[in-house]
Amino acid sequence: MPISPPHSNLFAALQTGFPQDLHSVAVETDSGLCYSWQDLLDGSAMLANLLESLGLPSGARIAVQVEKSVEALMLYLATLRSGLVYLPLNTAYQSAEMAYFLEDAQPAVLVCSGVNFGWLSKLAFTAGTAYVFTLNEDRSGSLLERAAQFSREHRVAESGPDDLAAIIYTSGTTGRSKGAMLSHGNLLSNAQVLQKAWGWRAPEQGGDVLIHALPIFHVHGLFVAIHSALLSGSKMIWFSKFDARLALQHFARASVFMGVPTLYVRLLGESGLKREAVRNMRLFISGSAPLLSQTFSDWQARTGHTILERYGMSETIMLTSNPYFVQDGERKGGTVGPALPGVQVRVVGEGGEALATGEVGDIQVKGPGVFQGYWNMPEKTAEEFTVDGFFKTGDVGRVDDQGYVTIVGRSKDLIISGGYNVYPAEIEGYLNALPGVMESAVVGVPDVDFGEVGVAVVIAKSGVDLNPQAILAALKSKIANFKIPKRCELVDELPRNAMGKVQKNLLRARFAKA
Ligand code: MCA
Ligand code: AMP
Repeated sequence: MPISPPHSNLFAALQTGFPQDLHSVAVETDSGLCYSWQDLLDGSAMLANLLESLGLPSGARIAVQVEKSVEALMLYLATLRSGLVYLPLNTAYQSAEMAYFLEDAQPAVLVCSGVNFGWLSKLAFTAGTAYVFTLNEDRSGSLLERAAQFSREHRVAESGPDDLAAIIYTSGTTGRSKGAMLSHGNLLSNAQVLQKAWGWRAPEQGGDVLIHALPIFHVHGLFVAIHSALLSGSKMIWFSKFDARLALQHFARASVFMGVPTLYVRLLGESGLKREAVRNMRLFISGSAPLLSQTFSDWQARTGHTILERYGMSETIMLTSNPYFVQDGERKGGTVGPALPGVQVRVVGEGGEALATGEVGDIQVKGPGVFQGYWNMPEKTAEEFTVDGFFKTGDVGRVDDQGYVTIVGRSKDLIISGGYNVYPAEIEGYLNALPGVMESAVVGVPDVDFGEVGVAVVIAKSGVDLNPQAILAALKSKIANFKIPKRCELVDELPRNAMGKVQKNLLRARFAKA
């Protein structure tokens, strides 16, 4: 869908959805604070003026590793309205990971939590970052102190549809994270498609209320959830961290919920989850990881609602979605629905040949949400596209005769744990570097809560007596907590095929139930 000025800037376009009454509540937090739409405009304007006062070159990156807060949302909006590039980073990342992102992305500004200022500012200044600000959950820190001196008047930058709005790092099968570059046009076209597809109600139609319980440093919580709410002028009830009991208490006042499957599993564990508790809800959306058909049917039985499952990637934003409106078809459990308007999905065989309906192969996609490439990795980018411009998702699936996509696996060696992606190659790199470790393989095994969790399978160097718990503890200081395998198993050898490749399917089968 072509997007023409003056709304090529994503912020300007989102703002067109704000309600007429700018003093109504835009965000209500779990700590009882209420922010109006005017507050979002004022706060983001002041922060944008601060960013612009730094005299940064166009395309400068604003790296952000802070706890979830409405001020962090304002900072995201400020970056958009200044035409700068937002680079959100998971709060779980540790020093080795942060050093890599800062070196690779070369951000001009880093905003971090006060408690991390010491070590992070050192890393940032070494990487060439010029400014480091702090922003804490309680709204203290140098960022807001500085922004308070700036005006609430701000002119939104003129951005073209192809101008970069954000870089989202995704781990890679080689162990090196890649920054997916997303433009204003990528993000806006997807937001507009989802607004229609999921029937977001404008304020004058009664409006929607979204329970926002996801982190805001990944695509699901930052783009899918926030853009939908802002573009439709919908209020958000905002949880700094997901808590099933608390979320359940708020369903009576809300209409839309988005979650990764783990959130649905945890909600099903609440005895209070009954039809009465969700009587005002109109839509439950799931994505980021496979939703078990058991969860899908348990949810139907307990609440009378059919979860709408959709599929996307950091590199593409949302690609497919089960229908919201009855006239568009049924929501089929186990599928991620048909391609969204403007998106082409095809399934190909090993030689790249298109496969017939129902046949299983590699999923390739094309569409307005597909990214501009990996930051500083033109060759890697080229490898991931076919000659006719389709992006290779690394997911394996099939399409039925009604166009519904089912994901049956992945050709990429990836574990999705509680909605977070963990690349075994990265973890194996850290394991192999530990003293006494000769070799390792990390595999995903089923888990009731997280869907899938990692198991580290390790071979010790000759004569070394390794302790599995000590191995996991050694990883803890190095990498994000969610990447740490939940178990470590010592073995004498790894099963290999004739080509010498580790047969991870055999390891998965062996350690699935231990
Ligand atoms: C926390 N831990 C985890 C995870 N989260 N381990 C594996 N996988 C995880 N996802 C660790 C903790 O650090 C802790 O370790 C231990 O597991 C138990 O943590 P717990 O208290 O149960 O976790 P929590 O803090 O309640 O978090 C669970 C969570 C969270 C709420 C499910 O992981 C979460 O918010 N996930 C959503 C991720 C998401 O937004 N993904 C979207 C990506 P220890 O005991 O050692 O301290 S965007 C995307 O995928 C695409 C584009 C898409 O389609 O949306
Ligand atoms: P990310 O790198 O965080 O953008 O994760 C993208 C990956 O998440 C996709 O390539 C899929 O493997 C997976 N994914 C997202 N949504 C779903 C879903 N509904 N079902 C299964 N896998 C999904």
